[in-house]
Amino acid sequence: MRLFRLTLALVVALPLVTATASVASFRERVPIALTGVLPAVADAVPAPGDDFQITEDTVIVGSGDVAGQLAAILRPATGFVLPVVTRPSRNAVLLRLEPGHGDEGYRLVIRRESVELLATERAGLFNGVQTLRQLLPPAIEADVPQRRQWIVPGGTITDRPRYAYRGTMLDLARHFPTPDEIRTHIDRISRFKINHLHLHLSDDQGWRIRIDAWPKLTEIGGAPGTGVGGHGGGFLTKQDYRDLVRYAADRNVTIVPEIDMPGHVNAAQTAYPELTCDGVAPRRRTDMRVGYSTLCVGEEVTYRFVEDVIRELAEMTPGPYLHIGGDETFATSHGSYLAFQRRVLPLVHKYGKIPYGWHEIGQSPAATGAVLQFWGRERNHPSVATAVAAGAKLIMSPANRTYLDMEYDLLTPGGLDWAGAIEVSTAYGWDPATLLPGIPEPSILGVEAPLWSETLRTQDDIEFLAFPRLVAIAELGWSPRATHDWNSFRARLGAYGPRWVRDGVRFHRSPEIRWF
Ligand code: NGO
Repeated sequence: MRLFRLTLALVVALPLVTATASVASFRERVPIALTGVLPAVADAVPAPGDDFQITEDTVIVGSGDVAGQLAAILRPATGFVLPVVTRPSRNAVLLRLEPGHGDEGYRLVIRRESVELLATERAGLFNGVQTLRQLLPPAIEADVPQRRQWIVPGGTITDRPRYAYRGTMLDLARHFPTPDEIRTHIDRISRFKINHLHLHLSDDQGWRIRIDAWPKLTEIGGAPGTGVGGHGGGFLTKQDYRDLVRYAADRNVTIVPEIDMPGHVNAAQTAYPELTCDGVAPRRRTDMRVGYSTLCVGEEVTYRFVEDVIRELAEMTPGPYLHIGGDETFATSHGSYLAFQRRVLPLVHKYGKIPYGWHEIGQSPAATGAVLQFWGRERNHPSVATAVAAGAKLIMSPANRTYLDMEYDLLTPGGLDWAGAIEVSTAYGWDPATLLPGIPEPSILGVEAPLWSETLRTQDDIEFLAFPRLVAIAELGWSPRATHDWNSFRARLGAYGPRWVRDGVRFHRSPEIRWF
């Protein structure tokens, strides 16, 4: 829909702009530095005076789809044709694959004659395009032609991620956004080189993904009125899910599906009472309490259910991870929890996926090949350190730093407060490598900022809580520690504001930031 509008705007406005482009004689220098990018680049060497200017004769040279994506980004605001060609040419932005830049890294060489974007993988080209976009003035985000010069500052950027996993999470169970809203969110997070989107697909209130072998999960568990407080409801069909996976992959985002178990299963049990120990359907619940439901660990039907769900999810998920929840199982005894994980963790491996779960799964000796998502606050977590020593990997989501559903301060609307208020400086002011003692850095896969949706109703609510804090987490995940600098970060963030304004993003105008 948005693409359609952009294309339409371009078609309508193009002739007008070609006529007025020559009138645009005001030489507006671009105040953007190579180091102005979010997240911070690993290395930048400016070449003052060697700037590249995008003009109506510029061409984009490249054979893959990222060249087309770049053209689609630049055409609306410039009003230029910017043809995508495969033969090298003068006055060009060239995208080229070559060895030596790592999985997601890239090099951007900007000279008066051309811009060269070099990467080893498509992902690197995609990341380089996100950087290039930010090196142009905010007006490049406009969806109708702007009368101005389009200058990219000269120099060389060499960039690669600190961590392979840079994620965020949407909780579809407590508030169900439409697939279109999820796509818009993917557009916005991928600008900051976030490369994983974790979808929390089930909880006590609702079940949000169609499972063919257990159709009542969505017929009953995903019915209207199954969001928190009886708001909203709904679910993803398998086609919806597959479409999201593809849409995300085009933007270098891997979808990570989560089914929460053995707790947080009330919605599943309202649909299938045989999943309770007494066989009696519990009442439907859309309140915000947690920890009261549990699968019946001693019954075989539980494992038929779990295996069907894991198999069907694995079949439609190309990414490596399958998240099995495992948090807050206050209604499951410790022994039952371990017995459950002993059977379920191997099931994830059986269907070719890496088991991923909230850090509680680390209590299980079967979690050695798993990924634990640390969501605690305390620094000392012996069971996490033990699991990591036995081979488990870690993704850092400390609740008092990364939980996007925490309020910014006492006065901002929406959000919870159990892990404290999280202003931008709090989200930014920590190091994933040193937060937990006794964890060697190679065991840390990366960072993730979860956005739980108990207090969310709309896309605006999502955006307000996610931005700008998510950018802080994106920078912790992408940028080398040596670039970590609050004053630099807050200046770059303030300068980014006009892009969100143009894009209609309702971000929190944090008083810690001087917004442009
Ligand atoms: C906790 C809880 C979720 C809540 C969330 C709210 C985890 C892993 N389990 O995080 O059920 O929605 O807090 O902040």
